[in-house]
Amino acid sequence: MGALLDLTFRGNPMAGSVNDTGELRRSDDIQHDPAALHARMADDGYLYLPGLLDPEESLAARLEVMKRLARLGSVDETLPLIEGKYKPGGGLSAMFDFTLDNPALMKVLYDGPMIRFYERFLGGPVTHFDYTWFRVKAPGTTSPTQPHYDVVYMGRGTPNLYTSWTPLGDVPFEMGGLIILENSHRCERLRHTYARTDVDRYCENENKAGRIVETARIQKRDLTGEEQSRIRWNSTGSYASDAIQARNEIGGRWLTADYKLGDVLVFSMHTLHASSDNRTNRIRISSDSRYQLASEPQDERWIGTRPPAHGIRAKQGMIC
Ligand SMILES: O=C(O)CCC(=O)C(=O)O
Repeated sequence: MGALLDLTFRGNPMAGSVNDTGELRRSDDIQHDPAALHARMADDGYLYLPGLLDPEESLAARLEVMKRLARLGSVDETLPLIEGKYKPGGGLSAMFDFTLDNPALMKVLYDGPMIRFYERFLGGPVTHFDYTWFRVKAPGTTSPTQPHYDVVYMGRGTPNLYTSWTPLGDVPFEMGGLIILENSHRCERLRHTYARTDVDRYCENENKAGRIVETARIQKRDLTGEEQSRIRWNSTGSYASDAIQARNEIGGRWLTADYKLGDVLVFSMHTLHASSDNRTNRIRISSDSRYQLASEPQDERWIGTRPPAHGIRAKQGMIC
């Protein structure tokens, strides 16, 4: 309990008392019972599945990422790489790079126990986004993940879409793993406002935005930083920049776990989540991947060998 009370977000304490933070409810005991899983998802907005994945396969994926980080000079090579002790001064690279040509990671995320779980849960053949998000969190208090719903980044396909957050190593409380805001999936105000936004929409009729985007499209290039700053985007994606402020507004506790390699945390598109600070001397690595029934429509931003992601091909104008 002590460690839970010590969580911080950008250096500020997240818990003044035991009522502010808590532990995720485990669902490994009901993982073979689809009806119970759906009832739990409706109740909690998430399913915490300790030990779902194969430990050897997860370890192989961790080692592959640590080797890549070592090549970038970010891991202390005087210790076994698998420990992931941070070496300051190295590069951390773009997160997508860690997923490319990485069969060990693909096996963990898109084969075996993960896929079998989703087939049971969703009740049919499943598919996943081709794009895989990868997070490398160095020690420090500058870049915890800001609170957000995933739907604002990937809401153009089926609403029956789920995220797996997969720690690729043990992530104790003080390493800043994923945190979920209790009951945030039931917050009607958020569902009717923030949840209806889409980070890649812009106001066509403002600041010559339509012309800027059209020019970039014709020239088949992405928007420059200067162009981006001249456009009013419909949303920046995060609900708030500060997890403590978000909780004060919405209520509920921030929930998390003493995550172990092989665990998976599944959550809905309308579950507010963030991360706390990494206050260890090791690098936190994790991925987040998305799953749905193969028969349902997919958000085109995340499909294909070179997915549009948030680039020019994903932008949609609207009259504001
Ligand atoms: O790992 C993190 O810090 C953030 C992950 C995330 O935002 C997600 O799983 O959607």
